[in-house]
Amino acid sequence: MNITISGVTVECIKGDIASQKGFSCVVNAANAWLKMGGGVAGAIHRAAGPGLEEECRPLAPIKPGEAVITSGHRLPNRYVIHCLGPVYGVDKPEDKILASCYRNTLELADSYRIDSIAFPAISTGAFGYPVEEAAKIAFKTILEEIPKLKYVKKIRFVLYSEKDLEIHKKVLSSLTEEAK
Ligand code: AR6
Repeated sequence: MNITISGVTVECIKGDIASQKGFSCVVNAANAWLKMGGGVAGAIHRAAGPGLEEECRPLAPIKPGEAVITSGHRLPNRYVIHCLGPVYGVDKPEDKILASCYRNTLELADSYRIDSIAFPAISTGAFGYPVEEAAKIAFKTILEEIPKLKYVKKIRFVLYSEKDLEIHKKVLSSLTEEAK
């Protein structure tokens, strides 16, 4: 699925965040210490190699909602933006924190003149955020940010399961219908 708003394409695909060729930047659903971890953080660090953890060390710890940027090392992407999502039911208010993840990441990407960025569904794995609730916040924030972006032209959501892909497609199309 693929929609274009103010010259920015937003798409949802099923795939692995660590193999997004042709994208300048991928987003890591990080832990506060910017270490390997499981899920997305595991896939990204494994593919990037040990140089990524080394570059991350002086940038840690980060707070929920915060985003920091590094190079992509052995990933097919020039940059990685590491963002710490809220733990559902623990880091409050979780909706505001999750929105700031997407806002801060897009603002940071634009300040680096990044043209294309791929996101995982931040907080919806180990951090327990219900997928549909998280998708609504993610896309609502992205749609609010798009008019402010100068350089980012392609935004991709990379979902790990068919079910998560379907939920994201449904949420994105209902929000863009509402905006018409
Ligand atoms: N590509 C795309 N999506 C993936 C991949 C992948 N390779 N692997 C998992 N997902 P999570 P969080 C999906 O747990 O909830 C880590 O251990 C997954 O199905 O990676 O923000 C860190 O170290 C889920 O929908 O991130 C942190 O401690 C979504 O990506 C903590 O988990 C996010 O799952 C962060 O938890």
